[in-house]
Amino acid sequence: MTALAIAPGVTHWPGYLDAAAQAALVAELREAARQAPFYLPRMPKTGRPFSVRMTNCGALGWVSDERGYRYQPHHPETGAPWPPIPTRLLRAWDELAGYRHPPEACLINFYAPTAKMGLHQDRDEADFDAPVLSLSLGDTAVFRIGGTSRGGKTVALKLASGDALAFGGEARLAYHGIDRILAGSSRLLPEPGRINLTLRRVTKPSA
Ligand code: MD3
Ligand code: FE
Repeated sequence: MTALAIAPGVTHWPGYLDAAAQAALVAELREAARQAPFYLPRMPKTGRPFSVRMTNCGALGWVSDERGYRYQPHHPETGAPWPPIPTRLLRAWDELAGYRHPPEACLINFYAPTAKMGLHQDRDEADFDAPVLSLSLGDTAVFRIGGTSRGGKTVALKLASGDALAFGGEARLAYHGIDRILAGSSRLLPEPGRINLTLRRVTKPSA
């Protein structure tokens, strides 16, 4: 397996999941989305909708609405607990994250071809010692990553279906976002677009 060192703390594994594993994972995510439907998150205060639709699996899920960003154990619309994290994602964490404790949250982002995500930091977790592990499915995305201050230099990286990307150490608080989706670049999904999964620790492990 080829691991590319993109920047300190950033590792890219192109094609980490083969075509069969990607298809199996899509089927598992379809089942998860049946239990926890994708919903349209909104920006804190303004209530402006995101262009990305989201759901989660795991003990905790990341949600955003007028009241703020937070992790919670229930779906914001159905009130049901999030479905479990598929085993093959737990295996990816064990293989790639280099962190002893299992992930508590898996955010599932769906990007229609026109969706994007502005530059931001992920800092709603209590444990920044743990890395964030991302897996991409479907159409390729142009991902952008900078340093830990807004307005610094950034670099772009294409994330294709099956790619894994880990952010740890000094990259854990790096600004990052999705510039655009290259619609039609993959035939994995039945519709154009991209799914991104992020596996995270939320709480500090107790010893
Ligand atoms: C770098 N998602 O959900 S994944 C997010 O493709 C998010 O959906 C993007 O940013 C997506 O918060 C990017 C790659 C990623 C995820 C978490 C990071 C990069 C990161 C946390 C710290 C630094
Ligand atoms: Fe992020």
